[in-house]
Amino acid sequence: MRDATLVFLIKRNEAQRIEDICLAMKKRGFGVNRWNGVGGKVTEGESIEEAAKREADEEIGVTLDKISKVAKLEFIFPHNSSWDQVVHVYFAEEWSGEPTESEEMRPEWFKVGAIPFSEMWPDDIFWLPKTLEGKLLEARFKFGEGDVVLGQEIKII
Ligand code: 8DG
Repeated sequence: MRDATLVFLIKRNEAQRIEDICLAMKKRGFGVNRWNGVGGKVTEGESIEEAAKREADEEIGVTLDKISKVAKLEFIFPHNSSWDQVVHVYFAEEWSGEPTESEEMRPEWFKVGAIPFSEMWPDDIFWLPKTLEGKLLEARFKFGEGDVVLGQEIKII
């Protein structure tokens, strides 16, 4: 299955809990008009981490330092299997540059208690809060037409 990346910039408070998350509004293409992390397809000849860092630079103009993997998500679209992909999700806590709008995405910081799940992919509410609590996940989501979640399996690893 095709590999794609997804990176969320995060900030922790003094107690080391994640307090802020950077989401970006997708302005075109797959997932348009939804808030999401930054990312995209892994292209030939690059590692998954290289792809994650490249997309962060292209989409919001930040250079990521260390990134930490928090989830591996499989998305299955039985009505259009060309959309099936494995999404490798990372948190980034160190970067240079300020998140800046590009032709593809418009970034904005949100408090973790105010994440706009109703304007995100409908599966995100099932797994993103767990990763923000520090859990590492492997999950599988099956989508129907109209991006309805038909089935899900979430494994904490
Ligand atoms: P490109 O940058 O590679 O040219 O293409 P794109 O238009 O950005 O589309 P893509 O490569 O298919 O990237 C889709 C992005 O959306 C990628 O970061 C992975 C992410 N993504 C899914 N499904 C879901 C989902 O259900 N929830 C969330 N939060 N992100 C998802 O593909």
